[in-house]
Amino acid sequence: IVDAICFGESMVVVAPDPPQPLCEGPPTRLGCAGAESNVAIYLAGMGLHVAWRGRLGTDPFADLITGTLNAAKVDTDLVETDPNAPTGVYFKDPQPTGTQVHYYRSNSAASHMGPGFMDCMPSCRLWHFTGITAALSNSARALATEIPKVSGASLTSFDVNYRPALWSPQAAQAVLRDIANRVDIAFVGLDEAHALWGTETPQQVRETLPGAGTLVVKDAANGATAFGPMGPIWAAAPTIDIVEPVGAGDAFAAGYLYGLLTDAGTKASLELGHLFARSALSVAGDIGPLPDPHDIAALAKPQ
Ligand code: KDG
Repeated sequence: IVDAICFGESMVVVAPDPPQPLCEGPPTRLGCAGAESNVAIYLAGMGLHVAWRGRLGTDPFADLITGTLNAAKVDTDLVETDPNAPTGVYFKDPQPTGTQVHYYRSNSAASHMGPGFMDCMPSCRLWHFTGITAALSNSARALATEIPKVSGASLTSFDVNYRPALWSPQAAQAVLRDIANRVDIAFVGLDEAHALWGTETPQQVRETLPGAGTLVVKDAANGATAFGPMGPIWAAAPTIDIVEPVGAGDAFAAGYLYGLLTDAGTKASLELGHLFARSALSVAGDIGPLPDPHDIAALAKPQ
């Protein structure tokens, strides 16, 4: 049985290396990006059987993505290719005020995902997807919206991942709230919840999303709260120097889900989330190295 299927859009990222504003024409490096495939890479690195499902073009970018995922031991057998649409691309633009992103993904192969895309999947313990899928196109939004209904016996994990460059809060607020209210595990940052729903506190976010089986509200450098059957559980975040924040949310979700899939308990799962996020925050790329195995083992021991 497959442990997790992560699905959504993966893209090629073009990132200045060393980090410098794009307008200066710096040397760049290409990499594989995508919130859901990032989660898959971490979980596969932990030895779980993880598949990534998405749609790619038939271009060299698609080969770069599948090559990267296969090298990370992520199963790509479920990937669909489309000869008539390109693989998406995004550029990172490091600015003194923070990293900006520029997407070239409209009409990408992944934007043609639609209802039925997750039919006939192998049996699997957990499906993980994000709100980015709901922002890609009308058909992808219909797919994201149907997931809680079609997931069968698989647990559903959903990271709200509001991307302001793709849609406005007005367009996103009801769609993302509706999905998050019907999944088993939902992740959301306090800042994005504020942008979407005007909430100020983790408790107010829970009042907005009472239907999520477990709701994890992340309050950046302070910590994260899981609202679930056991009541609210809080875990403080470690203090660290942030090199670049992109990808930290994916790392957090991966750490938490690793804890869930290994029966670590809610508090330890939150701490695993922080541990993985720390790793992503301490590198310029979207994905950090796996945390120290001793630190993981101290938290992931079954209860
Ligand atoms: O979470 C990191 C992502 O932002 C990045 O990998 C690209 O999936 C991506 C997106 O849509 O922003």
